[in-house]
Parts: sequence; structure tokens; C-alpha cells
Amino acid sequence: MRPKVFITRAIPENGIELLREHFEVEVWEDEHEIPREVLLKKVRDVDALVTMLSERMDAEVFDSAPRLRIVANYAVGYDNIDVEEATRRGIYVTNTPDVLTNATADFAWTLLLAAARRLIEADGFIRSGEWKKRGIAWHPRMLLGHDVYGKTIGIVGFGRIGQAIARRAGGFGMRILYSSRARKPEVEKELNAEFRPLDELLRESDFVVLAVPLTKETHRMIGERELKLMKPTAILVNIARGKVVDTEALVKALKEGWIAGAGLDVYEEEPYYHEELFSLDNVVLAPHIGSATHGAREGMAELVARNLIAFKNGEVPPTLVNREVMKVKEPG
Ligand code: 8YV
Repeated sequence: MRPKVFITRAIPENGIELLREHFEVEVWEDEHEIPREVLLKKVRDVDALVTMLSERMDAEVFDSAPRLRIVANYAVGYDNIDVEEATRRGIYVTNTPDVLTNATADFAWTLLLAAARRLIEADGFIRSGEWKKRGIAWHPRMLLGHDVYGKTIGIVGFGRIGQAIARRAGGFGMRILYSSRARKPEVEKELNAEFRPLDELLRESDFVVLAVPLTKETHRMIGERELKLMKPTAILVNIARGKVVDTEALVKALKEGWIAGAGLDVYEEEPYYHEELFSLDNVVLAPHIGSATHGAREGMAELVARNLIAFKNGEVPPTLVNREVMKVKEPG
């Protein structure tokens, strides 16, 4: 009998087709997220799961899935998965790095430029009819934004995505600062980037881009104190995780002018964002679409499938997150 995989959202067809060659595949086709109680029933007879960031994969799910051997997360981040618990139970966990790096880095720049040059306000100015109503074809002080070229960008988290963001900054003639747990001398040389402890990076940067994974250490790493260290002309971009920033503090910072603006792709609760943000002109909002390009999504679907197929064939999945699991004896 072929092993069974349950996919909790309709991922691109290329991944599903690949999986159908090796597995019995069931896909949750509904546009809405699978309700938790339905998920707990669905997993009862599955050997493998393809999961999304919005689904908590924890002891309760694992208890309900006695046959589960592998969870392939359709995301590079895997803060939705209790990896320690999975490992203890001998469950493999994989993610989708690399294939979404460029799309996500491009999107960090999309937010940065849109916030710096007030693109959403400008768009609204035309669509609302305001431009026509005012009857001014052009005014020297109309919609003034912040210079980007030649400024300083500070990248918090210097993994694959952080580095890809830095690579693009070269084209904007920027000075590149970064902070991360460990210094990366090779990359520093290659990208002409300078290491700074977080506080210094915040003080010196015109643009601060968050590209860290969500961990105990990065949870709310940007709060009131940190926002007050930033320049009043600076812009904060978050393409990492909403919980890296204290939203209450950010709203205050944007309202009271501690910083000039922000570009956000992620929120503390998704999709339940902070509605106070809606009233602010100096923030650009996107609904977690950093990796939402055709190419990246197809790459993610293929990688998810390759991980599951490798596992089924007794090989090490190419992007295994918990290598220690290989030492854990299989149950039964
Ligand atoms: C995901 C993400 O696209 O990969 C990640 O960690 O945050 C996004 O790329 C999205 O959340 C789908 O799970």
C-alpha cells in the first residue's frame, strides 16, 4: 500500500503531481484554513503531512497521528512546529529554504521603496480623485519621500534572505550594516558589509530590515527602547515574523514620529492585525506575501515533494531541519 500524505492547502500543482507518483495524496482544497478539529481527524491515518505556517504542529497533532513520520513545512520558517517534540518522537521535519530567497529579498525592497517614496499614498492620491480635485498638476513639495540611494541599510539577521537583501543594496550605493548572532567575516568581505551590535545598527541606519527567524531570542526584539534608538527619519521593514516586533510600540513610534515609516509583511497575529495601523499614512501593509511569486511558490511545492519522496526512498530529505532525528529509534 502506498503511504498517505495530507496537504493542508492547495499548493501549486507541480508539487502535488510529483507526490501522486509516490503517495496516496489528499489535499484540503477549501480556500479557508483547515479547522483544527478537522485537522486532528484528518491526520489519523497519514504517514506524511505538508503543512503551512498558520498551523500549529505540536504534541496534540502528533498524538492524533500515530503513523506520522514526516512533516514537510511549506515555508522556510518553521516556528509553527514543535521541532523538539517531533524529534523526540522520531518525526522528520523539513522546510523550503533557497527557493524563496530571491522573491522574499525582492519583496523586502518592494516595501522599503514603497515606504520611502510613499507609493501607496501616491496611488491613493490619484484613485481618490484628490489630485484632480485639487487641480494641481504638480507641486515642488508634493509627496516628498526619503532618499534611498547612498543611504545606510541595517539588516538584522544575516542568513540567506538577509544576505540577498544586502546584495541588492549594492545597486543602491548603500552602506551595509548587519547584525546577527555570529559574525560572518567571509560574507562581510563579499558584500562589503559591516557588523554592528543591534543597538548600534539601529542608531546608524536609515533603513532597518528585519530578516531573523522567530526564536526565543528574537521574540519582540524590537520594542519601545529599540525604536527610540532609531533615527526619526528611519524606516523599519519587517519581512520576518510579526512577533519580532512589539506592535503597540511600533504604532506609538509611527504616530509620535520616533521613526518616519514602516513596511510590514508580517503581524503578531495573522490575519488579525493591529487595526490602528490602518489610520497611519506612514506604514505600508502587505498580507504576508514575501514569497508569493509564481516561481518561488512552485519551487516550494517541488521542494516539499522532493523531501517527502527522498524520505520514502530511505534517503535523507534534502532540507531536513532536525538532523538529530536520524539517531532516534523508530517507534514500534
Ligand atoms: C510562506 C514564510 O510563504 O517561508 C516562510 O517562512 O513566511 C512564507 O514564505 C508562507 O507563510 C506559507 O507558509
